[in-house]
Amino acid sequence: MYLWRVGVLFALLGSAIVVPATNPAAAAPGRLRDLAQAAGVKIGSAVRAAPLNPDPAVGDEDYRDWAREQLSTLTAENELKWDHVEPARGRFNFAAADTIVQFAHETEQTVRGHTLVWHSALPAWVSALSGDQLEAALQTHITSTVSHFGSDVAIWDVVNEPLNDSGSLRSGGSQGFWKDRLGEDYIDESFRWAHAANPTARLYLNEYGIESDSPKARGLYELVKGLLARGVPIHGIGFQTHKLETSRLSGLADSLRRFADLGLEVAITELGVKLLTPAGGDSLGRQADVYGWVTAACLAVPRCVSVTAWGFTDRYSWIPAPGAATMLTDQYVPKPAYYRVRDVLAAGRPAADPVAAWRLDEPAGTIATDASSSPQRHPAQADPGALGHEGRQPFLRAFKGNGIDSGATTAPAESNAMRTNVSYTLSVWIKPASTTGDQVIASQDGANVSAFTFGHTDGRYYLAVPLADTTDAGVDPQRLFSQTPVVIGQWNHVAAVWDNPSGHPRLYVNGVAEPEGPLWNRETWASTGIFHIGESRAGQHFHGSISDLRVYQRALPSTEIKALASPVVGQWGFDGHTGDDSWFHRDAAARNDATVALLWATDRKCQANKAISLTGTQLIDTRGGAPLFTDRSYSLSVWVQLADTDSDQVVLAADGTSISPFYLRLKRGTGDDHRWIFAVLNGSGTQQVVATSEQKAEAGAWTHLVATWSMETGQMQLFVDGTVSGTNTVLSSAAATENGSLHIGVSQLGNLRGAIDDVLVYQQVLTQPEISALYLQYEPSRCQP
Ligand code: 9MR
Repeated sequence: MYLWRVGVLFALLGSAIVVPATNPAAAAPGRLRDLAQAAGVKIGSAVRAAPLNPDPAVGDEDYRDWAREQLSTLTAENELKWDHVEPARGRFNFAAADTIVQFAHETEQTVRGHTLVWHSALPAWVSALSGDQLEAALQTHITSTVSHFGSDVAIWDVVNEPLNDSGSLRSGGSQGFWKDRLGEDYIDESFRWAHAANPTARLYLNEYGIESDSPKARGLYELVKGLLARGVPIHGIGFQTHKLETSRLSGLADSLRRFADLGLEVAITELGVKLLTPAGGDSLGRQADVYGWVTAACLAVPRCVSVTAWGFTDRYSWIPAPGAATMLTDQYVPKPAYYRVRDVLAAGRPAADPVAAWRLDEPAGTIATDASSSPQRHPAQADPGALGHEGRQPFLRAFKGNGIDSGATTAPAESNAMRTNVSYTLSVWIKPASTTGDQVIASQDGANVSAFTFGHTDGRYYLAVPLADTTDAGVDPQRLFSQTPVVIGQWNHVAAVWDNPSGHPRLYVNGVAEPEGPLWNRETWASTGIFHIGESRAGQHFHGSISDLRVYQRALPSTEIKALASPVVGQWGFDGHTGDDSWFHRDAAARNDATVALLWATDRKCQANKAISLTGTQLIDTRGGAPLFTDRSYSLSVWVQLADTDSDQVVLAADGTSISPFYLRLKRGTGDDHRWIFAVLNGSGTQQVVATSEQKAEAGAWTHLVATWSMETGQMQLFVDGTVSGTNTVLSSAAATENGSLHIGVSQLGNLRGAIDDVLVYQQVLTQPEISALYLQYEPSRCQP
């Protein structure tokens, strides 16, 4: 039986970090591998052949014991790389890798083969080749390596790190080796050769820097879609996930899900969390947070199959102390990260919710992306020209129906996206283009009629459910209408609920409940047909845009509907969420572009590490495109704490053609006469109109700022701590650049020194009560500086 060296207070980094020998908060006993199995995921690590060696003179018994007891999947850290496996042309050496594979075999662990094609770890003889010679060498290498292990290595990282941070294929220098010498095809070919050598192996592309909605993640997404379209045998995407204790993982689950939605497996393949050096205060706590978030993000995505750490003890790690990136010290003492991973695994996977969903933001093409968190995928085929239209946010695309013959349908094999004989909820954003005729937003087929239709007619929304699956004219559908009229030309959230136990149907428009429907027959029938978006089997079509359609297999309460109907189009809480709760908002795909480490500050509620600390050098901006249209009504809400008032400093700004379409910032004055200002660039880009706060800005205290601009009236308002403090008027406002960013605490006018928290961006003008509420909800627990 393996004994951890517990009971020892082990000090890392001198006395800076002390790993407690036991963790009082550790609630879930059990081995990681058992808990992982119960959660339907594998837990693993990169391992090295030397300490795994069964010969006690070579191996490390503690290392072997821990790996055997705790892990269910192993990755050879280096032993399967080209320089190890084929150091000279045609001379293969599998001895070290065999040690690992043999160990895994004995302990019933799976093995991830890492990696066949990488620009690094290449022997000199390969680098000297080009053209046909290189192609032949690559094919031989892949074929020989994959064949050698057969079914003992069931998963391969076929291609490793092919992309630049910008999302294009690496080219130039040693990093561009494969593409420059073989052309882009090398990826297709490599997967095909690996597949031929072992047709049952799961083949992965492994990459780093794709853990949020980054240009690299987008580039990879397009690359993978191309591979799939060409029939290349790729089965999974590995997310390396090398992180820092200061990393935030907003968007990880979202990014995993986006690739899973292409029908692929996803996996965390190289998790490690490097500590700050010199050590910060609660380094191990922050490290545990990151380990926990990553594990939770994987569990949140049913097609995420494993979490592999890049080493499990600092004794054998590519980042040993003081970076100390693994879950165990070099004496095998578990750190808080170990207990956190254990607790998260013990909690298991969250329930699938929603059961089907379509983001509908494919830029072009005909496959409507299924963004479901359900293990079942329901990809929909859209009619030509229906996708790629303007969405709710500048970077977000939408489906647009012509009202005549366009729609999207699930494939027959993927039909029955929802069950209609039990409770369900449909949630959708739509921008109607007309109120002509009977228009259907969504429906699902029965054998003879639609099992439900959700749409609008005569200017009112409706949910219709027929009593029976028959075209018999005597059987009218049950139909509930909204009282709120359909408004054309703007995005509205509409939800329909069938609450089977109560027998009441319900409709919600923009988060507000319509009067309750009458009692319906609760014997609703089960349909098994095709799900339609923007159309019905009876030939009714939707005229206008549809985005973010979600199907839940339960009656959502009004609080959840209200959250789905939230006008928030961007939110940055800086709390480290994985993105799930703001899935469609692309929450906090914010980056720090400088090489400066991110730092965390105590927030206004006295919670440690829950606000972002800025020293004037960090560059925080959003990725993936502008979150809001600045030439339409909008509001910005943010909490800010100034370290000083020594110069002008920007809180929020956005990318425009030359200057930001708005600035929310500090304007330094003379003496102590410093003010907050909200500046809006007019539509022709010729003038910045400024609203200046009556209140003075001071360093030290947390301040709540809200800026609003109304497209209808041109009114600009600046609120400080819940009350209006400055106003002005500008009748038009410049547009933000579609692929630009929202900047947080940074611009040419001066970076912020202090802290920022809870940035919220709305595509509408907030009312005074809403703004007071935003301010007051924090007031009772406000931290006294
Ligand atoms: O941890 C690995 C280190 O021991 C090797 O020297 C290095 C070069 O082969 O590779 C390290 O592992 C890398 C992995 O193969 C790919 N993703 C990044 C990892 C850390 O650099």
